[in-house]
Amino acid sequence: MATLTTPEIGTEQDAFPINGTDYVEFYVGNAKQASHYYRAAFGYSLVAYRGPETGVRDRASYLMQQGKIRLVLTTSITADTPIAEHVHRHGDGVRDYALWVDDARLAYETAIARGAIPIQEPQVYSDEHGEVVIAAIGTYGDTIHSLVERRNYNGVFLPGFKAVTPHYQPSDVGLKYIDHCVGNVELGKMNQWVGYYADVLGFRNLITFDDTDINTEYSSLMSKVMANGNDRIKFPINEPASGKKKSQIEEYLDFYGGPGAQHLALATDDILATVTALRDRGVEFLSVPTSYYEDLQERVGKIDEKLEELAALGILVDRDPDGYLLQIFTKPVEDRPTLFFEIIQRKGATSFGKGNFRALFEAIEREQELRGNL
Ligand code: TYF
Ligand code: FE
Repeated sequence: MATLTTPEIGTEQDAFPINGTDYVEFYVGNAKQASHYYRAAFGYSLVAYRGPETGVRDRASYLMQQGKIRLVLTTSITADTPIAEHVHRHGDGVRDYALWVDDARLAYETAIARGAIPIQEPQVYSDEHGEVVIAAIGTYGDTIHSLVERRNYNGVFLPGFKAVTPHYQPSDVGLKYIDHCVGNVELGKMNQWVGYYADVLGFRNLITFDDTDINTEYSSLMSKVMANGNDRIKFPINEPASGKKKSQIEEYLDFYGGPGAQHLALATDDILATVTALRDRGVEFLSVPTSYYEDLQERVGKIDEKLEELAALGILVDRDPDGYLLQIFTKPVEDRPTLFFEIIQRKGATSFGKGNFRALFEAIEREQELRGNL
């Protein structure tokens, strides 16, 4: 039996040690084609595969990698599976934000004792490269967190996956790691999920945005950013707030069929090069009016980048007491107005771009209007 370790007052002991993000698994309608898209458009490498050819009968999974980012694209290859049901309800989306831990059994027992939603008891998977232990707990909607222990494993990814070297492999675009992953939850449920991350996983509230911070003509929302003990994992949680018309968060909830992951922010250390490459490969970004750049210099002060180059690409800038950040947002990457990506470069800043909320949300609302969902 594992024992619960309660941190002593005044010590730095982590209430729930997590090394970092392990992988993010998407359930998709056609993983073969999605793997092509994430290579061609986003510069991921296809590095491993698991499916019928490797002895798995019900699904096919593609491991995509760029920098430290690992995305797993999984599809059902038969009807009436939980994967097919997930895709039917939600469209393509994030099923599992997997957390890398040293001891999955202890992590699971600790989480369950603290009120976690049980999804999967610890299970051992092994092959000639060793063994991995994986358990899983639930979070908002149909999203889960696998707890992955890989200290006794030296294979390419997980048992069952076979390394592949595809003929088609475009170069990367400079994406390095996942900076944060945002979840959208229903009206009135934000604090419940904030409490879940605090109580179960020992996360703390880094920043709160209320509806006075984020309130454009229509799109009001509230957001609390939760972070784990070593700050490698940041999960902002959004809920809609009542505005004049339908909030972007409500639009997401309607089309995703409930709560889920809204955006993954991917870090680069050269946003000009990364966004140039992504645009050249057909990735579509939200755009702000040119007036955004007129008072930018005054708002953010001196920055290393040339304003004209940022303006030409539509990159946004914000400053906080620690430095500044550059960010830009893609349009949704499915036909449903659900998941999108943020590209972010931090130059000291530890915040989330509050100074850009108005311009960003007005850009989102223009898209919402085109879709007839405002
Ligand atoms: O993660 C964030 O907080 C920023 C801003 O619907 C943001 O990227 C917040 C809500 C939203 C889109 C972007
Ligand atoms: Fe973000």
